[in-house]
Amino acid sequence: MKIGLIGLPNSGKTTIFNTLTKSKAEVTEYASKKAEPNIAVVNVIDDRVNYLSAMYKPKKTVYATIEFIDFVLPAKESEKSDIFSSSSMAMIKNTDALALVVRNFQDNLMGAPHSLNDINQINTELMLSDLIIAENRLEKIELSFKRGQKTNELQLEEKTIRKIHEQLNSNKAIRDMKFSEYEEKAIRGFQFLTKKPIMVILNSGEDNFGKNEGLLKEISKNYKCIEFTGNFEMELSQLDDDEAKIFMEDMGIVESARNRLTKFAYDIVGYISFFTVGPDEVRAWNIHKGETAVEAAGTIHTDLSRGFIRAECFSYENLIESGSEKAVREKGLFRLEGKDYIVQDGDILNIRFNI
Ligand SMILES: Nc1nc2c(ncn2[C@@H]2O[C@H](COP(=O)(O)OP(=O)(O)O)[C@@H](O)[C@H]2O)c(=O)[nH]1
Ligand SMILES: [Mg+2]
Repeated sequence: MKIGLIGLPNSGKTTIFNTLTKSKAEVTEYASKKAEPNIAVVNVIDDRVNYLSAMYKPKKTVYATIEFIDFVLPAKESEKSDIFSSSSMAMIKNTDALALVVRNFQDNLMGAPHSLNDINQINTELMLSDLIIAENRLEKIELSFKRGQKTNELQLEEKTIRKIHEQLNSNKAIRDMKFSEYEEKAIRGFQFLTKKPIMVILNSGEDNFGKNEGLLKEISKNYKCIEFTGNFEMELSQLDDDEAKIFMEDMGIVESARNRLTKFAYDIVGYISFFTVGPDEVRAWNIHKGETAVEAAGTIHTDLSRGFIRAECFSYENLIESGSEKAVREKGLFRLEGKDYIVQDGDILNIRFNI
């Protein structure tokens, strides 16, 4: 899963990137020297994987991962207060979700926070970017029509993009629209930004963290929202766990920023985890809620979905309750599932296939 941190300059994106990834990318000054984004991949620490690993003692344990991308603006562009450079844009389009970092602390340069305005400003930029794409595409399709290229496919695409255009013009995000399977396919390539799942990270100061109920409620009307206190949590992330815990309790932080964000991201993207187990490898995989056994097979390897026969399946919970895979079988909790079986969070799968 790829998550792009976006936001206005000095909202604390790099600070939060460092917190989440235990990195030490330079804050603020960085932007003037370098235009490439900071990128880091972190393991999703899932207790279930730890437990499975202890049980199967595999040669290798592989966690699911999240890639965080912190977009850095070149100095020139940040002066214009554009939020995206053209080089960043291609990468932003490739993310599974956007995390919008919003300043909620007093800043020497920028003064008092105005979080709601900032959110609106970014939202406008995202919409504009989508609007431009939609308009350009409509013009091109119009041209094709004039040249007599009026295929069914192109007509469907035109209809879909026109709907999107209307939505954006009435100031609404594409993610709130419903599309048929065919429409989805027609527009997939455009990677519209307001179609991506988005979360707001309210980045509060040490002094006001945990005291923003009203503001959070207001933001929650339109966005899923989570509160961090970037500077403080960045310092915590550099400590060892026991030490960090004492400071966290003081501040009223229940869990590390990374864990809080991970749970939140799974929820927003609609991801669940399934596992594969064995003496060679215990591994966590992610798919979207509602996806089938054959789609799960395809995330492991395309061969597995092509040659799919059956999925051997039992649940992590049944395994824990029963104590061993053998006991799961004896209780009749070991199942054979077909292609269309909807995979559940915590399923342990073994794909039988033949190619
Ligand atoms: N007081 C306070 N300052 C913060 C917090 N998070 C970031 N900052 C400061 O805001 C400035 C900009 O942070 P940075 O992470 O570089 O923002 P970016 O431009 O969005 O990447 C730095 O001086 C940070 O120390 C926070 O939670 N509290
Ligand atoms: Mg930065």
